[in-house]
Amino acid sequence: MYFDRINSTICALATAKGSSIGIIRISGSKAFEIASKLTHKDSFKHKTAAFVKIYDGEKTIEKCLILTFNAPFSFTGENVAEFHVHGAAENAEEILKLIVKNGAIPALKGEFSFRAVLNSKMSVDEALALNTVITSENPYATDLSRKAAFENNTVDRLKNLIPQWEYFHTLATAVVDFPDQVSTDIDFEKLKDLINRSNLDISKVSANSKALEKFLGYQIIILGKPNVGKSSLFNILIGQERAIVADIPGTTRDYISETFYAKGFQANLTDSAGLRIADSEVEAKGIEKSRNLLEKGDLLILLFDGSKPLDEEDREILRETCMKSRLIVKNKCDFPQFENPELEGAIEISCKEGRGIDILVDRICENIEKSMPDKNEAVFFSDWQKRKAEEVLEKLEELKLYLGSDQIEIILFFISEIFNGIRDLAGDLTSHDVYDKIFGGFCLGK
Ligand SMILES: Nc1nc2c(ncn2[C@@H]2O[C@H](COP(=O)(O)OP(=O)(O)OP(=O)(O)O)[C@@H](O)[C@H]2O)c(=O)[nH]1
Ligand SMILES: [Mg+2]
Repeated sequence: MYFDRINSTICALATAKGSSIGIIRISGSKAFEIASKLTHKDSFKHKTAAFVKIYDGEKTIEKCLILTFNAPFSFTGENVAEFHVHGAAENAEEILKLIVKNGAIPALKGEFSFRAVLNSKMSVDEALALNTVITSENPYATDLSRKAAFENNTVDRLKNLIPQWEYFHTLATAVVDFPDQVSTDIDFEKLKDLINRSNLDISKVSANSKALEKFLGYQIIILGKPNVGKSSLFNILIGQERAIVADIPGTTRDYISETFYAKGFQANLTDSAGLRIADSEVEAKGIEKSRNLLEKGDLLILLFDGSKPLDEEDREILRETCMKSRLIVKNKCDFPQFENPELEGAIEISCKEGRGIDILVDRICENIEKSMPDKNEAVFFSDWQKRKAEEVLEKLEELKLYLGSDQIEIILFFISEIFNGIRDLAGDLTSHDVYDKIFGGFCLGK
């Protein structure tokens, strides 16, 4: 899809609807010609902004800035003209239509990045990381993707594997194609080492990518019996009166979630219906949902009323969650406290007086921090790469089963699949189809 269009000049609005300035990008051999037609200006200076008028025929439709870059010194490596127009709404859309009328075609998602890769302005993994820089809403993921996009150290580990797989691929192909003429046998010991090393390297990147995914979707669930103060704590932690608080046990019937922010971390925080034997069918459904949440939570905040003795329901909650990451918290410490040996060492808070909340927040952040991926290890930023990595790992295992056998054609098949898979993962894409899959997941205008 992208390859069929490489000779066309593409254009797109690069800023979101609602922005006060709309940036329209044009890239390709006709970029300056189109810009001249629109502005009635003969020439443009490289890397220099100019104040221009845009004409539709003789009618002035815009006064704006144009910024131009000569090939190959632009983002895409082609001639690029950028109009900075008023807004990213109707005005920008009309100018975009005018650009199309004058010879450009609307860009596909990620097509500017695709051309940048094709013209060796950046690698595929840099382009993927850059897309995450653009879309990430999490400070940590932004930092990680910046590093990958601007310091170019993401998949070096995988790139280093390519020459050895290429060697085995060439050798196995020769053995299959010219069985009588090839004297060298495949060194299965050496191949086994390569399989093991590839497995280790890909697994490391895969595990770090999963850790990042988990970190970005970190789930904290507040659980406890009715009336212990779950919704009060939830409201304090998110900094707004979102959940209803009342002195009636069973007030929260369904769970609610909001984003929790603290010390540069963020997580999804959920207030749940109190766990107990339900009085009604509606409450029973809420309680069932709370139990399901318990499984999904990366961190559970188990809340107890510190002024009351523990009962069987409290003990049941403690038992049920003993294998999970959890913080045991005693609320209502403004009341005289009951000595519950099972709650020894619990964090003591009072939602009413705001006591102990800072300590609890510190402990929550410590837990989120523990789940952080390794900043010095590569990550796969696209789902396509993550799936591909799993496929290659499976093929490595399958190839192992044939080592030492005389089934050379099957061995060649797996070597070839693994070789291409690792090249794709390392950004040395092996087919046009792969380009389409990768860049199709990008933003429009990038
Ligand atoms: N004294 C005191 N009362 C509190 C404290 N925290 C919450 N409460 C009160 O306890 C009652 C129950 O609070 P909620 O936050 O609604 O409790 P909950 O656990 O969400 O209750 P359900 O939704 O019924 O499961 C309300 O009257 C709160 O004002 C506290 O630290 N001290
Ligand atoms: Mg509640």
